[in-house]
Amino acid sequence: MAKKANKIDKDVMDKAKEYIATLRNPNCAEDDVFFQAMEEVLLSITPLYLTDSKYKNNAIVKRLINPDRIIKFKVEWFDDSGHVQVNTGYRVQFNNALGPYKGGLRFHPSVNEGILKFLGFEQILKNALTGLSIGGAKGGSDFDPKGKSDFEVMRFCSAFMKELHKFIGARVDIPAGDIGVGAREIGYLFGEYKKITSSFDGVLTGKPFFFGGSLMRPEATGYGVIYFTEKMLELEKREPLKDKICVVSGAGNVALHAIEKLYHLGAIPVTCTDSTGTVYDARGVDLDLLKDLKFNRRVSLAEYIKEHPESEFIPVSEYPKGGHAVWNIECYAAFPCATQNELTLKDAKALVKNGCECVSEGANMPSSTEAINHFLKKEICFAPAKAANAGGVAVSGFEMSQNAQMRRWSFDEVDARLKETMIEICNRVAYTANEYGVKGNYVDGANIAGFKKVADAMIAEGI
Ligand code: NDP
Ligand code: 2IT
Repeated sequence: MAKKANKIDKDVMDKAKEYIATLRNPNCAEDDVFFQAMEEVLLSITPLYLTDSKYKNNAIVKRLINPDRIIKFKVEWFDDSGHVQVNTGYRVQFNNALGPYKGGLRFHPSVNEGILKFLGFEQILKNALTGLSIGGAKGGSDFDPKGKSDFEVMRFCSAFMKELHKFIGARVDIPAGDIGVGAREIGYLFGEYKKITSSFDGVLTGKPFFFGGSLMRPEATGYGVIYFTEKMLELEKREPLKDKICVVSGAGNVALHAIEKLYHLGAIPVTCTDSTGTVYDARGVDLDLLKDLKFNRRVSLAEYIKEHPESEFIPVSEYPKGGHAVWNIECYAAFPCATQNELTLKDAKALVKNGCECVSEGANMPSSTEAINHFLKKEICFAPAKAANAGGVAVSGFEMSQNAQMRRWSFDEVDARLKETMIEICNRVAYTANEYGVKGNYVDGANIAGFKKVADAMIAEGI
């Protein structure tokens, strides 16, 4: 059993904070999100780091916060008018102590090295929590699939893979989806990889089912968040989600499947959001319509009220200053499932004031540091992203197993394994928090449990 970290003096902790602050790169604003993710983890693990000398002796912090490599490349492609377009592609291979590099690809105009470093860093510990043999990575491009034709997306994906294929492999690095990368993009990327290498490998996960994808991968992240939340509520002796009003942000893969599972459990999800605004439908959102708007027609949520004029659409321009409309709606539980830092301190205060008792993160790092601290101070049941949204990468791991065995598992089999994985993660995180004297703090529990696995592997594997 792991040794309990001793309580450390406040001035020692302050010194640690001072040291952590020196790790911020003041000349690079892009790195702010990376620092935000890193600072949270390093603060959580400080008591362990200072009481178990092996981590310091092996310089684990310095080694963990530096990616193994950052690959950056040019992507040239033709748009439909025959003009050449140029984007930047990246793959941050962060850490492979536990297994091959693994993590999604994000296509969004905001993508830069700092965002991918934060996502890759989070992915190391998230993947460790799944209990599978997978390391951490992330990649993507500043390419915006929005408004592009299928042919343009295809040409971009082919050009992107022409560079990326040199650095990935079924036992080396296995990318998957994230914002802007779904089954369509993975299909095109996989097709190009196969043409270049002639190899039908499980080199990407999230593939469509009929050529090697796992059943349930599209649903996995959203369903997993809700499985985790139900277990956390049970462990914390709070009421389950049945009949409870829930607010969800995002209207993509994660959000819509979280909404679907909330309905399965008898909860009432009343919102969703996209980059144009928030839909509020007090009777519960119309999931079939949302899937049609976002997965088939790929249009703005503003279209929702055309079919449901009794519902509300609040455009982004009308959001409260420094906050977001969705977090001002009364609810029992809130599920941020869109993007990083979409839930500010102002939003956190509004949620708590309106009686919200549970926040569970589907997106990666959607709550700001100040928002998280407010939730913890107010004893809100708070599930951090790296634990709550690990279901997506867990089912990606199952897809890798199925590809390696040339087998297909049934929907029910994958669902049962996903549920079991989320419950195990929740139990381990709660247990670790308790063991390290911070009962009920799932942020510290997840960071310590994930860190220990990775750090112990790094030490065992030597320099
Ligand atoms: P999608 O691309 O399917 O959906 C993203 C949604 O978030 C869209 O509704 C999009 O709006 C909205 N959104 C994205 N960026 C912004 C922004 N800057 N401002 C406002 N709205 C925004 O992505 P996913 O659902 O796959 O991913 C959502 C989150 O979940 C991300 O944080 C991702 O990293 C995380 N995640 C995803 C996993 C997966 O398996 N896919 C696994 C674990 C975490 P619009 O439609 O207008 O673009
Ligand atoms: O953030 C994430 O965990 C993902 N985007 C999924 C990664 C994966 O490899 O399935």
